[in-house]
Amino acid sequence: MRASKKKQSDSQSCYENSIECSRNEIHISGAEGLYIKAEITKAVEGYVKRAFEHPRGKPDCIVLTIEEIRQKPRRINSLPLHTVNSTNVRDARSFAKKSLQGVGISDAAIDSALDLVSTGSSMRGAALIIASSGKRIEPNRERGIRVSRIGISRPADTKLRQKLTRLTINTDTVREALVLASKVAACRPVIAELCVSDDPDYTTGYIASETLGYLRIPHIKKKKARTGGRVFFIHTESDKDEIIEYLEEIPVMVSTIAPCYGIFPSNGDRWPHRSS
Ligand code: PML
Ligand code: MG
Repeated sequence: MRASKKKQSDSQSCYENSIECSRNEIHISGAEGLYIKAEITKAVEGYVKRAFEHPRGKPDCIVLTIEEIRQKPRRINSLPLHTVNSTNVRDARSFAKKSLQGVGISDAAIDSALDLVSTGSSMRGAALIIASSGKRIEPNRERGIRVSRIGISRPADTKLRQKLTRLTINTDTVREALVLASKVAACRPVIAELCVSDDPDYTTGYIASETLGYLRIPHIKKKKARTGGRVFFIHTESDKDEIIEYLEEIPVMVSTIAPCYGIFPSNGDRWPHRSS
């Protein structure tokens, strides 16, 4: 589902007969999943409801695409989840920076990513940045990379909801972000991801990687800011087309749930790591 609204108020509504929203649009909301046929009607209802109730505003265009997937989804584990105790933007960003440096991302790449998620209108998809140089290489900057064909199996979803409920963070936003980040992290040439929500009321972001897991970072942006976005840091020698094909086309289903931990200090000794 993609929901958007036109920049001009005089533009025509496109609830009907339109397969593409206008290019002159503000992105409101996007979400997707992998479902068996019997689940589709309910899922569609949920997506439409979410599009209309989104804090970024009321959409005038909602595009729903239902596509049969013939390829068997690759099954992956979710990343282990942690939440940092950052209480302001400075601490949150300094934690993000430290952690990204810790997995080998250059300062140039980190700074360029932090700039990107803090300025201008939010990108529709994610940016691809070379980890060593900070060079941005996705083919279409306005569109970005859309991570697609991601889902979670019923048993894994039930388990994840239970674990997140115990931590009082069982929301669509957290579950879907974790599923997406798990697909991205399972792509070998991607070293890490930085995400800052573009929702004005949502100030928690995350960094994620195979080694760090999924690290939620509260207060990574100021409340009411409409900026945000995702950045994938990749190895210099990676094949860009292969990465994009995996992220956009290859169906991946989270089918095993890793531990979900509580809050840990952003400046403490306990460093969340898969092997710890
Ligand atoms: C989004 O707006 O969809 C991104 C949310 C990122 C953080 C989710 C979380 O709280 O773990
Ligand atoms: Mg959003």
